[in-house]
Parts: sequence; C-alpha cells; structure tokens
Amino acid sequence: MFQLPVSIALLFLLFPTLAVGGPALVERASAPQSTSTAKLHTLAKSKGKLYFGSATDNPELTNTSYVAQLDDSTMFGQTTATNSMKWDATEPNQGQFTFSGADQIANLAQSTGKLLRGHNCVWHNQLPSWVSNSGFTAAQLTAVIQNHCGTLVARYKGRTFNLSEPFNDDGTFRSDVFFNTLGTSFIPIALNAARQADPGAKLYINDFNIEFPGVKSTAMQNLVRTLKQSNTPIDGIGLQSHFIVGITPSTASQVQNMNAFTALGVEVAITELDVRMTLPATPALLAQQKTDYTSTVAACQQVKGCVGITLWDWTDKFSWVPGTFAGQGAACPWDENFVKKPAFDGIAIGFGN
Ligand SMILES: *[C@@H]1O[C@H](CO)[C@@H](O)[C@H](O)[C@H]1NC(C)=O
Ligand SMILES: CC(=O)N[C@H]1CO[C@H](CO)[C@@H](O)[C@@H]1O
Repeated sequence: MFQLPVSIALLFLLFPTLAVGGPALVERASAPQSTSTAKLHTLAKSKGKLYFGSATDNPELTNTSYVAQLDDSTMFGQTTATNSMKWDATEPNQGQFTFSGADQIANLAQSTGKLLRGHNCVWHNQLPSWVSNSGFTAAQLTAVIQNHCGTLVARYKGRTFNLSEPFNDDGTFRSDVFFNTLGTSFIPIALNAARQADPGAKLYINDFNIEFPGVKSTAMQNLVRTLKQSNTPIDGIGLQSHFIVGITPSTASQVQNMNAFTALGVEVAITELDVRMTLPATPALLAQQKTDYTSTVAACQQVKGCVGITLWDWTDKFSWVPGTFAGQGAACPWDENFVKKPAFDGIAIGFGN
C-alpha cells in the first residue's frame, strides 16, 4: 500500500504540477523506503539472541511468494501458529483431536530449521463451547485441561507451549470458565500437565499490557513469584507487544520491566510484536513506526534474559490489525506487497546495526 505504484510514480515524475493539488501524491512520492540489507535471524543470533521470527497462519501458505520469504531461515528462525494450535482448532469436540493445520505449520518450521512456539494450551478465546458451556465441575475441568495440554504438548515435544492472557488490565484475574471453575489453580494444573507431557518444553505465560511497569505487569510478577514458591514449572513470560505508533513504551521502560521479570528467575520473549497506526500511513507515521520498532528491539537487545522476538506476521497483507481495529493497520515491517518499510531498518538498528 505504501509502495509507490509504478503508474503513479511515472505520473508524478512526468507531471509534477499535478501533485500540487494532490497531497496524496506528494506524500507517496516522498514516502521513506527501507535501505537495510540485514537478515534479521542471522543478525539476532550474532547479537546473542536465540531467534528472530514471525507468526504465520495456514490460509496464507497458499501464497507461494509469501512462503518463499517466510521459509528464508536467515530472516526468520522461529515461527508461531496464529490460530491452528488453539483449542477450537485442535480439540473441537471433547477427546477428538485434529492436528492437520497445526502439523502443517510444525512441519514448515521443521523443514526450514525454525524453532516453534506452541500457541497455546489454555486461553479464554477461541474456546469451543463444549469447554466453556458444559458446566464442568472442578474435577472434570481439571481432567479436561490435563488431557488437552498433555496431548498438545506431547505432540510437539521439544517446543514451547504457553497459557495465554490470564489477567484483566487492572491486574485481576480474567473471569473465564477456567478461573470461574478452578480459581487460580488452573494455571498450575495446565503447567504441570505440560511439563509432564514434555519435560524439555519451555513453558511460558503470555499477556498484553505487561510490556511496561504498571498494575498488570506487577500482577504477572506476583503470579510468577507464587508459581516459583509452589515449585510449579514456569520458564518464561511472553510480552505480546502489540504497540501503537507514537505511544510505544520507551526502551528504558521496557528494559526496566523485563529486568523485573528476569530477576524472578524467568526468561522473557517478545511474542507478538507489531506497531499499528491510524491509516493512511504518512511519511511521519512510518518514520515514527521505525523508531518504535527500534525501541522494542533495543530493549530486548539490552536484556540478556530476553531470548528472542516474534513478529505477529511480517507483512501488512496478513496482519490481524485491520480486521480487529477499524481504520488502523500498516503494523508490520513489510508492506502489503512484501516490500520492506522503514520499520525494517528500525529493527536492524535496534539490534545495533
Ligand atoms: C501473494 O501476495 C502478493 C502480494 O500481495 C501478490 O502480489 C501475489 O499475487 C500473491 N500470490 C498468490 C499466489 O496469491
Ligand atoms: C510465548 C508464546 O508462545 N505465546 C503465545 C501464547 O498464546 C497466545 C494466545 O494465543 C499467543 O498470543 C502467544 O503468542
């Protein structure tokens, strides 16, 4: 969308006066471009991180040029399935597991040498109604969680799994079928089932609005403390990092927040990074977005216990943002035509390049 279409570029060059009455043309003609030739996964590794990666989703995998770029293991060394490992996709009916979509992404990860982040084991969304509406007793729901997490984690043995979004923004626990039936014990139930299914899997809890100091981050830190005190397995905290252009937290605030987690003996990862803007994208917004990407990557780079960074898809073509936030978009480092934006350079700069 911000890539200058050839026809408009020619029009502008040949008839510059036409642009006087058309601010859109002026804006597009001066749109800043990416110049970095960095390979982000290779760069991240050279700077001591485990990976730089991108989430993906099954319907996108029919676009061959998309897949060719995703496959490039020098650019992306890790992936996360945005939807096909969620509960509604993997256990739509009780005890009936369907893994075709999840396997497609796990296989892509394997064949292109990528780490895979399991996504996810317990979450309040995309939950089939047989889980949310069955009126299970605590004992029944415990067995349901154990079977679901155990089966999922065992299938992708050796990979990360996580529980997602247990908190409200004010730091109280989210009222969902898990919390309402089991209180906070659903968290150790799921973590223990996952650990039992694959002792080698890194176990993460993931949430949003915990990327900067505040009540929700404090609540997550308290949860980590409680889990550690009760010897419940917990390896990391996923900082989702769905940010907004111009109000992305500063590097210093993100570093301070990451250090608060790593001090508790867990690692952290940036698990769903994107930086959305109100459309249309202007040169100023694209420049600010570049700065915002730099802030987050630089924060991870400064904290040894921040192990890696995952984009919530790399191209605006397949971003979740326009479908979720009306009038917003352009959140990814590559545009809808797979052309790098200034944000791409912002990432390389954040790694120190
Ligand atoms: C893939 O997406 C690109 C960028 O939008 C588009 O130009 C191309 O036609 C698509 N290819 C397929 C096979 O759908
Ligand atoms: C750390 C990690 O993999 N987090 C994922 C857990 O699941 C949630 C919700 O589906 C994802 O949003 C995270 O990326």
